[in-house]
Amino acid sequence: EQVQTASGSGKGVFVGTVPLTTTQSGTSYQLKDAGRGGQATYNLKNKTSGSGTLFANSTNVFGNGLVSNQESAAVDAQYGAAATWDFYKNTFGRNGIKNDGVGAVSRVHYGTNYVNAFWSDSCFCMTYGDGASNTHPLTALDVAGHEMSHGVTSATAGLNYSGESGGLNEATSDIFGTMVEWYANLAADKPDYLIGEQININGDGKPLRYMDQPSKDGRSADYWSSSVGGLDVHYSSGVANHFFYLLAEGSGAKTINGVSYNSPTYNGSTLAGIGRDKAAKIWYRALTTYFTSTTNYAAARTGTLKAAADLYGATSAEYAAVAATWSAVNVK
Ligand code: ASN
Ligand code: ZN
Ligand code: CA
Repeated sequence: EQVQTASGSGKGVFVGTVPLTTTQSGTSYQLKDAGRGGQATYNLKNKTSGSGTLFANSTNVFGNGLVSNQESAAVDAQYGAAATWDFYKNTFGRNGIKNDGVGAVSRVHYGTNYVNAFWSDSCFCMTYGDGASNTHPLTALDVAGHEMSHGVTSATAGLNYSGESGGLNEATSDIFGTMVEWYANLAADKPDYLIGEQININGDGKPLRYMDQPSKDGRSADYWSSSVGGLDVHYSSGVANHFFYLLAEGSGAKTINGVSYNSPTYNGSTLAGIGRDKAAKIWYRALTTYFTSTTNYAAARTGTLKAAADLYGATSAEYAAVAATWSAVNVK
């Protein structure tokens, strides 16, 4: 039977109603996107292994926004993979996670009451649990962008997932997960500098992490100190998340898309910010050109300064901003 690309749509739990590029095979429409390296989404049906079943139906309309419909979380996942693909392609010219044109697989409905999501290099796949009571899927867009960016880090700098390099690895995922959210700019998920604000992972309605002032989560570091490398990587990431927010938006108080931020500096300096697009370009060039498996915060300062010099010149305002911003998070 004939197999061809089709234009479908869906309603996710978090992304709202979105277009989806699907694959028509006879009378069946599959959540498989040939234009983006064959990225596809599979149903694990509460199992914790195997590749699952490719989502397919006869209507080419997937999900209804309710978690009770198994397709809804799949729409989030498939859309998140597409948005992440498009972000890297259109922002940096990166053709997939490994820059080889191959799309990532997504798997949803992993296990039972599983409150996490993870990227795996070995299956080149993205996996999402259904959260507490199996009714709070982890399929938000910034989570998708975060997890798939672990694949990009693994394929480039290879930052070791412990100590300061581990914090930089985690921050890279928060930075690009956030940039994916800004890239998609969904009405149902207004972009912000918060991580996991939609998934209510702690049951208190609060985000998982805050880039403007990471210590708001009660654990993350706002500033570098010699003890930062001893923290869990999801807390030592705070220094780089804070750096990125300050570089993009500047210090002090501001409201963006209805969210209030207030970003402090270690040395009392006032920063203006160079905008998130320039900040992201600098981070990406540093990640893919200068960072290695053992890069620590001091080396991240050096690497991002080299990246800024490459992109904007060593006498540029952007270069000066990178230096001043690292100093503002106590990285000298
Ligand atoms: N969600 C976690 C993370 O991306 C899962 C993990 O593999 N550590 O950091
Ligand atoms: Zn992570
Ligand atoms: Ca967010």
